[in-house]
Amino acid sequence: MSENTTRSYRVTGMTCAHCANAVTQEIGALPDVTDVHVEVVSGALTVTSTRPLTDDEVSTAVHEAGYDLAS
Ligand SMILES: [Cu+2]
Repeated sequence: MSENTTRSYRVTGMTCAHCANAVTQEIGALPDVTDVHVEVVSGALTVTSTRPLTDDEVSTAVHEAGYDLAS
């Protein structure tokens, strides 16, 4: 039985539920991601996956949604 990994990030530039949906879809499309939670106001992005994701995977997906990860 594999253990899930949960990590939190911060996304800049999101302003509404549409933004959150875009990020949720892109991150959710990454292999082995099982859960995504996005809060527009704080920019909090919480990702659960069955393996550790690389920072590159996460930042690329956030970019594809049209936003940036806070450094
Ligand atoms: Cu929006």
